[in-house]
Amino acid sequence: MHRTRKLAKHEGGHEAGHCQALRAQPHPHKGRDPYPVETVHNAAVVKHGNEYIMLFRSHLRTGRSLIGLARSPDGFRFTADPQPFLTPDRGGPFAAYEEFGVEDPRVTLLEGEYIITYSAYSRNGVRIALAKTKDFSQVERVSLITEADYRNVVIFPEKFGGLYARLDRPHSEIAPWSIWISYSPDLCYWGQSQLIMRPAQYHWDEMKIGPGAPPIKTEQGWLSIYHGVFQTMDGSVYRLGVALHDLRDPAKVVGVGDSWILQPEDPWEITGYVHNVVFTCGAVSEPDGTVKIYWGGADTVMCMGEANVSELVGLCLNNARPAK
Ligand code: BMA
Repeated sequence: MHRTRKLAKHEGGHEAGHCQALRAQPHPHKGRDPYPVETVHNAAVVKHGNEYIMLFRSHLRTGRSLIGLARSPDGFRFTADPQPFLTPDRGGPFAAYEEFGVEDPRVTLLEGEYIITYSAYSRNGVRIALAKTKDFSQVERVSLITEADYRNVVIFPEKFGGLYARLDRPHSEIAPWSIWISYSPDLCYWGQSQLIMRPAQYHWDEMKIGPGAPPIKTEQGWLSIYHGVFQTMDGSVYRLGVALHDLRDPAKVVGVGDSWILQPEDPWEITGYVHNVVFTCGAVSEPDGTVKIYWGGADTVMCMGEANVSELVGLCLNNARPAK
């Protein structure tokens, strides 16, 4: 039997690290399934007009992924559209690189358009593709913007010295998987790449790190919510942490919070498609100084929690570990 997961259901808040978590309790969808999927996870969320728009990843029974869209009036209760938003290209120029699925979207509002980056999986490895939309009714693929193997590309919502900027995470067999920055004049061609943040040895993020939500502008700098992975005898544990980048020069990491802000604690984060995972692709900063952080629990369900932006910035400034 196919099941669709409800996107979010309020189960009451509780303190979880530095997030006041309004966590999602997964429930089988009792109504008509929009389309059959195994998971609803690793979603980007943005505010568009009066709605919160969520682009979420779903595993199919084949283990391959597509991207769906859900809408919410309050950022908490979401309803999925009847059709997926982005499915692997068939027969077009992206087809050779998306045959195994499209994953983990991130969205940035840039010059009036929503820029979407997502992982494109194929027998050729994992690359990042860039697409755009004005209003989420249609989506246009623009370009593949990395070679294999990259994941976790987030684009800044502003230009720096006339160039677009992104954080990304190339894979390497030689070095620990770290966060890099790259620049582009046109969003298609990227360069001036440099490594700006490494995993810290014998630390909660020592195995690998990767950008999570697109950076949020604050008075003290760009707040980046990233994921860090620690390997144990029982497998990897994915947690979330925070880093602050210089406002004018985002290659300068001003501080990295020493401790995680969120770790797998609830049953739907500890057990699921992949155990012990909280993984973010999006956060929405609100006018009242809070931020809604969205994360996938155990690669299976979507959860949301709220934090104070100033508190997260404080962790980067007052309780920091070296960036490299
Ligand atoms: C990463 C990606 C994420 C996933 C995480 C935990 O490598 O595949 O999409 O959430 O692993 O399984």
